[in-house]
Amino acid sequence: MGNSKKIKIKNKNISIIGMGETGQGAALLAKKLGANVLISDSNKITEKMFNQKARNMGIEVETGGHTNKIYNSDLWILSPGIPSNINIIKNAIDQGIKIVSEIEFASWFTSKPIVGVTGSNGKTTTVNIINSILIESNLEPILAGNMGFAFSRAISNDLFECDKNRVYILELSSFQLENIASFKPFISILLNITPDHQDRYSSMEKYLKAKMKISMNQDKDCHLLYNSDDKMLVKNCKNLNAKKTTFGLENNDQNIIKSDGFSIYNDQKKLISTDTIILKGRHNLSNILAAATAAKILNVNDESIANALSKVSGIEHRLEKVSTIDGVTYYNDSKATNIESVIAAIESFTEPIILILGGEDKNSNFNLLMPFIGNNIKKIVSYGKARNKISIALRDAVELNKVFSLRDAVEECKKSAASGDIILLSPGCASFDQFKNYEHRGNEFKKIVNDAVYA
Ligand code: UMA
Ligand code: ADP
Repeated sequence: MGNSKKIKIKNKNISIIGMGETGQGAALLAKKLGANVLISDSNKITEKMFNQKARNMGIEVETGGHTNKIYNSDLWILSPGIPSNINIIKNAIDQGIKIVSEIEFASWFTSKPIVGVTGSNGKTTTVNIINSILIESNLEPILAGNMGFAFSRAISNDLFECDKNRVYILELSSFQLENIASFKPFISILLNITPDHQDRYSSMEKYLKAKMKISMNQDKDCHLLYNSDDKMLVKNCKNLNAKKTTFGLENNDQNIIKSDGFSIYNDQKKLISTDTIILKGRHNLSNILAAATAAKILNVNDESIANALSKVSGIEHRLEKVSTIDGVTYYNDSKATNIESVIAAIESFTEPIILILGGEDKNSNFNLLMPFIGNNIKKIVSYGKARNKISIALRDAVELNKVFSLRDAVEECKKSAASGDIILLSPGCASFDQFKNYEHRGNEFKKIVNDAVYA
C-alpha cells in the first residue's frame, strides 16, 4: 500500500521533467498538493489546453529546452521516456536532488490497493481483462499507467474524494519502474520476460532488474503472481518476500486458475469454455489466466469472472482484424514492437501469412524469428529504417522484399496474396522512424487497407 500523507510536499520546489502525459499528470497532482511546480521539456511543445490550465493553476511551464531553473528543486519527477544516463540527471544527482519516477510519486498519496502488471508483452491486454472483471464485482477499478493515463492523474482525480472500494490497476513499463523507491503494489504481476528495449538497456540483466523492481518493497502481506512457464521468472521470483502464486499454460500444480485449452477452471470447477471467449490466441489465454488469478486473490466470485471473460474482446492495434478484401484478410498488430510478440502473432494463425516487419529497430535480434517462419510464412516484406537488418537476418529462410514505406509494404504484399491468405502487420520494431507512435502506424495501416476497398 502507499505511504498516504506521510510525505509532505506543500511549499516544496518540484521540477517535473517531460511534459507528456506523465509530466502533465504529475504537475496537476503536485500543484493540488500545494507544491511550487516547474514543468520543463526539452522540446518545443504547443499543448495549448495544458498550457492554459497550468498557467491558471500557477504551474510554471518551460519548453524548448531545460534551463538551470530545473535545479532549484527539492524533488524531480521523471517521465519514463527519459533515460537515466543523460547529463541533466547526472547534474541533479551531483546536486543531491531526489529523483523519483511518476509512479513512485503518485503512490505516496494513496493507501488503496494497487495491482501492478509488468512483463515484456501482454500488459495492456491483461490490465484491461482485470479491469473488466473488477467492474463485474463490487470493487471500483481505475486503469492507469503505461496504457496511456498517468497514475498521477488518477490520484489527482481521487485526491479529495475517493471511492472506498477503489483499486488501482497499473500497467507498468520497465522505464516506469526504474526510479521507484517505496512503491508497493498489493498484487504484482509478472507476465513474461523476453528481450525488449535493448536500445535503452545495455544488457538483458539490466532490463530484468528494472522489471523485478515491481516486487522489491512487497512483504508477506502482498501477493506476487508470476508466470510459471517462464524460466527466467521462476528463477528470479523464487526468493522474493511476497506471497507467491503462479499462473501458466503448462499447468503447474500450484496454479489456482487452470486451463486444458478447452475450458478454464477454478480448482476443479469449470468457469468458462474457451470457445466462448472472444479473445483468441494462446498468448491471450495466458493473459486471461493471469487476470483471473489476480481476481481470485481479490476475492472476486467465479460468476463475475466468467461473465467478464465472456465479454472481453481484443484491443485496437493488437492482432486487430481490419478487413477481408478479395479473400485476403488484413490484421493490424502495430503494438507488436518486439520479437516475442511477433512470434505470438505468427502462432495465432494456421493460414498462409504475408508478414510486414520493420520500423525503428530496438537493437533486436531478428534471427530469433527463424524457427517460427516454418510452413505458414509465405513471404516477408521489410520496410523502414530496420529493413536492411531484417532482410539480412531472414532472407535466406523465406522470400523477402525490402521497401521504404508502409504503403509500399502493403502494395508489395498484395502482389503475392491469394484468397485465404493473411496480410499481417506485426512489425517487431518501434514506429518512431516514420510515425508518431504505434497507434499512428496502426491507424495509417488501416487507412491504407481501407483505401483499397473504396478505390
Ligand atoms: N524529454 C525531455 N527531456 C529529455 C528527453 C525527453 O523533456 O531529455 C521530453 C520529451 O520531449 C517528451 C517527454 O519528455 O515531451 C516524453 O516523456 P515520455 O516519453 O515519458 O512520454 P509520456 O507522454 O509521458 O508517456 C509515458 C510513456 N512513454 C514512454 O514510456 C516512452 C507512455 O507509454 C505512457 O502511456 C504514458 O507515459 C502514461 O503513463 C508509451 C510507450 O511507448 C505508450 N511505452 C513503452 C512501451 O509500451 O513499450 C515503454
Ligand atoms: P504490452 O502492453 O505489454 O505491450 P499488449 O497487450 O499491448 O502488451 O500487446 C502487445 C503485443 O504483444 C501485441 O502484438 C499482442 O498480440 C502481443 N501479446 C499480448 N500478450 C502476449 C503474451 N502473453 N505473449 C506474447 N505476446 C503477447
